[in-house]
Amino acid sequence: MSQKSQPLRFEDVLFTKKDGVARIVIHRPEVRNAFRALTIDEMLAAFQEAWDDASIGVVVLTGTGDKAFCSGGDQKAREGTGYGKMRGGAVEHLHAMIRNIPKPVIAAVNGYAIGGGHVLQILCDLSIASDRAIFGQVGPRVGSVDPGFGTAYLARVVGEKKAREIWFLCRQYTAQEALAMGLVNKVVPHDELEKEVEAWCRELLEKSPTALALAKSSMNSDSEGIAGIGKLGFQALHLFYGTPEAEEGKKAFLEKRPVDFKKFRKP
Ligand code: S0N
Repeated sequence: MSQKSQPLRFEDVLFTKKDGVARIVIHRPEVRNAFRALTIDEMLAAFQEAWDDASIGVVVLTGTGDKAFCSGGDQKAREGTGYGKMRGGAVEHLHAMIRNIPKPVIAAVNGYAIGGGHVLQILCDLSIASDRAIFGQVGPRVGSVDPGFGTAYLARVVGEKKAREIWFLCRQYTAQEALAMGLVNKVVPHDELEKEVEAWCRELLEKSPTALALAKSSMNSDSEGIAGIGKLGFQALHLFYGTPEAEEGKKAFLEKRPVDFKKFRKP
């Protein structure tokens, strides 16, 4: 593979490699870069390619346009106990891929990072945000939850109280608020995001690749137990998706109406 930019065009993802950096761009701006089964498969393939190519030292994950990084699972594709054609465990595999690829992964958060999209940025090794980026979880509002890294690892990043606030209240946070709670490494003016990310990539590319890989593995090993908790939790989540309570969350979003969970409160 040469050092020149090589656009490997999937349908939902744009993938380029240039001067040691692989860029994986979620490309569904019409749905705020929400992911469906195909998106996850293509992201997995792109990360694998970045893993296998020894000339690549850093991976950048971002979204197309200036509105969103990623708004999580595509609610139009959510049906029954899952996301339509999504292969079992596909999202968990993507989470594992971001953690296990032995190269730093930088989230360039260019807009909304919401729900499962926010979990992706949590899992990236480093996050650089546009000053227009907005962060948040929506699970309890749309009948969903990330029972693995999105909850338990988030608590390690921002602390237990803040993680519970983020998940229980489903509020949205500005980039500056995200910086203050340690959710991102740096906030820059929107138009400078690309340049800043490029500078961080150059700095990383000067470092020993093996030392970086070992440092990443070492830090991951402390939180790896969360993967097992996640596996158990996702089995429960997929049963939950088949219930009227979870359906109400999805339907309310798609019908653009307030959600009504009152009838699901146990007396
Ligand atoms: C992102 C938000 C806040 C942006 O608001 P804004 O700018 O006002 O735009 P909208 O008008 O709301 O949206 C513009 C168009 O985009 C569509 N759209 C936006 N987000 C989605 C989405 N996630 N799915 C489908 N469509 C989306 C809108 O419908 C609109 O289209 P039109 O114009 O045609 O009406 C705001 O959009 C927002 O809140 N979005 C929804 C956020 C959300 O609910 N995300 C899903 C949360 N759940 C997950 O992510 C599940 C995670 C998951 O899949 C998973 C994770 C780990 C392990 C396993 C799983 C698993 O379940 O398998």
